[in-house]
Amino acid sequence: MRGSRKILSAGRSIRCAKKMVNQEHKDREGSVAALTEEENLSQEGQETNQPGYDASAIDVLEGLEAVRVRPGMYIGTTGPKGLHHLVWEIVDNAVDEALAGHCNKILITINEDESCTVEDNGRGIPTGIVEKTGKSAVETVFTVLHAGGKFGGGGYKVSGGLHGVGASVVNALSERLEVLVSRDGKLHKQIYLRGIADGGLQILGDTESRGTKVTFWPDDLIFHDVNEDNERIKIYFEWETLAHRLREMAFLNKGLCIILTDNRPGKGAGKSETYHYEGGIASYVEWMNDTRDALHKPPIYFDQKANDVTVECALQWTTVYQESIYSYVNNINTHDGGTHLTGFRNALTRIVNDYARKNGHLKEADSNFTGEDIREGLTAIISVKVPNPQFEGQTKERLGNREVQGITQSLASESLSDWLELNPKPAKEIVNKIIQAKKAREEAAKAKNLVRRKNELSGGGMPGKLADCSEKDPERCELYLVEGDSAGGSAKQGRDRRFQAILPLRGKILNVERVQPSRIYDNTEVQAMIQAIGLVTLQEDEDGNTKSGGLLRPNAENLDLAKLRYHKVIIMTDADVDGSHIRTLLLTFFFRYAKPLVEKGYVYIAQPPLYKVEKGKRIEYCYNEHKLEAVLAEMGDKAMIQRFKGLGEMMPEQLWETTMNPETRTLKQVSVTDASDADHVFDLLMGEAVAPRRQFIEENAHKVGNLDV
Ligand code: 2B7
Repeated sequence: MRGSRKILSAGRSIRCAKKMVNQEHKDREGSVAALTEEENLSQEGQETNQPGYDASAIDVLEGLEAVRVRPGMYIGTTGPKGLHHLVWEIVDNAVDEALAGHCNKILITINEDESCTVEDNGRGIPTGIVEKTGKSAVETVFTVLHAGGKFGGGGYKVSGGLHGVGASVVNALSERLEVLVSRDGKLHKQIYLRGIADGGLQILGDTESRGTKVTFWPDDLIFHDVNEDNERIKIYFEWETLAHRLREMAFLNKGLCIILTDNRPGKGAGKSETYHYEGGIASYVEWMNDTRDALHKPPIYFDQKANDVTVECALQWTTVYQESIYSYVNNINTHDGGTHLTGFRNALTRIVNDYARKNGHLKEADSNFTGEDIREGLTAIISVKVPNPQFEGQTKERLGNREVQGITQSLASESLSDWLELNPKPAKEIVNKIIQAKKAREEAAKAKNLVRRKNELSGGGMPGKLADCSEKDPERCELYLVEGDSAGGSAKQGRDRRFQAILPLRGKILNVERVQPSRIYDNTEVQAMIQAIGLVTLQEDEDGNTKSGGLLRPNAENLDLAKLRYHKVIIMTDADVDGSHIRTLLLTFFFRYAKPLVEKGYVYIAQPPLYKVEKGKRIEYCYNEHKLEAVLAEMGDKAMIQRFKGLGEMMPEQLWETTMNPETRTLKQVSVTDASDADHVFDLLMGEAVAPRRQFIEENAHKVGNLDV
């Protein structure tokens, strides 16, 4: 089940945590000659700050050899991510040619031998000699680091990736690269081996077409992964990774036709998909909402420009409760938002409130809608094109340019208020939905206050079923969410009460996907979790001060992490269908209402054994069928096997030894790797729409062996 694996790829075991950390470390830095951060910094310092640096050192640094020595500095990793990065660098150049208005088709093909071909129908890279390098423009692009900036002039104002320096990096990291350029009636070709030209730019003959075609063979000396035993393994292009990004690229660049083909025998066997959306991001919003009921069709869409900044937005309200807003700058996803997103949100809040007041939906005595009321059920894409984007924040995924906020806000305000005026019927539907959201928020606040008062009366404020630990430092505390009272009992007896707390959950918990947000506070089990874990949000009051104690809302980013009482929340359910159902419901709750908890890596899944195999004094616990077979093969048929049906069947010491003891247990950490895919799959699996869910399950049933959730 690909989708789910992506969302909650839970495969990280604590036992081999150390190994994994090492592996990731390598992956990040690139392995050929990884420098420490300090060394990197001092190199950089030398280049920019120190007087009297040695020019020849700079030459070496700037040459492609530097890329091969420190690939991590240029493409981030030499693992799977880095390998795919090569494709993005080449594709970005083709997309830039499309953005400049000279190309409308890009073909990406994974070839039989794990090489990759990218082809566009643009003008073709110029073939004439560049004075400064004495080489053809083609050769300059592929062999001179930072050549990109010197090219294209005005045509390449906005760009993602490494701003056109990517081609030479890809070339340096490829064992072989071939470029074909069709231009001025001639077909040209040049070959490079590990970045070095193998002969000049040849003319092969005449042609009537135009465009650029690049095939590269990633260098196995550079790209590899490490398995659990620290052995090098080859990495391969992944269809899903390529398809996801290329589809997104096509949505973000309306009219651009992108075709992905996988010609690897077995793996792809000629599979091909075309991504081409005349509706651009409006099609993207429709695509994301295909499992939801839209309040209006088509999505609201506008595309405007002011001062060199292009602002494109598509938005559509649905009957669901969570908001799904994704923002982009120059085709790059800004996960942490930034000035463009702030501008859009401000416009939305202001314009909808104005409209509601003007049309009598909000009376004088009524308070305004909050931004959250308005965004409930909203799916939106904000895509801006900015000449010199400044990315900020830890992951450089937040747009910093101040001027963009005002531009986005005023363009969005104008377009939104026009749309509301021109479309009174859907506008009314939307406002009605927002009024419901406001009511629900006000009710939930009352419900929460009631609960708080009740708890204050009963003292302590913790749910009665919680067996808490004595340690108070959240970093050291673990909370086990256990299915059923009997397993809860075993866990309470088996635990180390100093740092392990137990919360038994009775029966099925609420499917939060199907209820109004305020209702989650009515459900005893959810309520108990909220209190025990310490799930509250940070909220801004009207004076702009932040205070804690806010309600949980779907997809809210503002969880108050300082109030968390445990940094490990461990789901411990039986290894059967009921258990996995409860686990899915819990994950849905965390994913929707406390996503930062998942993002922080605080949610885990316990791995109880399925079998106990005993022979004489020797006892082995088996966590899967595979291990059972291996153990049986070793111990022979005299061994008399016990299959655990549920956690409740285990003795407290057994539960401790196999599942809870940090020295011996295995925990799977739940992570969100792709929020938008995750959103989609959660909708499918947990939402109302039956037909797409059935289709998804049918399509993915055969992959269930891999199911990590
Ligand atoms: C910044 C550098 C990399 N370049 C051009 C012109 C067209 C062009 C390119 C390209 C990837 C694989 C197929 C400009 C820009 C170099 O200068 S790169 N097309 N396509 C590409 O790399 N596709 C160009 C001005 C006039 N004529 C051509």
